[in-house]
Amino acid sequence: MKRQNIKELSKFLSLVLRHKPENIGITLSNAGWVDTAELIEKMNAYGKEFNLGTLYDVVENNDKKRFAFNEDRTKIRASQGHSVPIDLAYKEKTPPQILFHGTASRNLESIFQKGLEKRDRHHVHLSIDVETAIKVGQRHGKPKVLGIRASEMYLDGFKFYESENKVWLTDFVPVKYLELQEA
Ligand code: HQG
Repeated sequence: MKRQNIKELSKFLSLVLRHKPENIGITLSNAGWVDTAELIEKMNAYGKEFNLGTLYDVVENNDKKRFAFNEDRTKIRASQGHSVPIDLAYKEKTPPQILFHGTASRNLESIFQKGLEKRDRHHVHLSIDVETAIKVGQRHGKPKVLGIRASEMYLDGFKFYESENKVWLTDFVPVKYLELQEA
């Protein structure tokens, strides 16, 4: 399959495995899993032509490792980013001293008034480095990067989690832990 088609398929998989499983008539388990064979069948019935080989390609070569199989590959799920209510059972983890969040410049005023909110997602998403944060911010407009004093938050009792694909997650970041990174 061509790279472009793989990308398109990956986008569609994000949609059904994170946000709208009902679009193709699947239901996610509590932990977000769907049966691999059923996913392929329902996707094909919906008009998205692909097979198990293509799915392996999408999962393994995805730029952000967005999807993961269970051990015997009979089930698949998105590793983070859901808007449907599921429980991924993330393990709490001690964060690095500083984490980063990329956003659009137009959001800064509101963020420095209200703090970083999770919006439609389950968590606020934080990046391990500035480069990744810039890419995340670019999705929304002119990118700006915020540094988050994660160790300090952790010592103050805030919980942090790391997803399978190395995105750091927390529920909310109050303004006092935020700092604008100068470009
Ligand atoms: C902003 C991608 C105004 C926040 C990435 C962000 C990530 C506020 C937007 C993952 C705000 C939400 C998540 C406030 C937060 N006032 N704006 N108080 N609080 N915001 O897409 O973090 O490609 O839900 O700054 O790599 O951009 O999907 O979150 O701009 O890991 O795999 O509200 O999505 O991964 O936008 O991105 P999003 P995000 P995938």
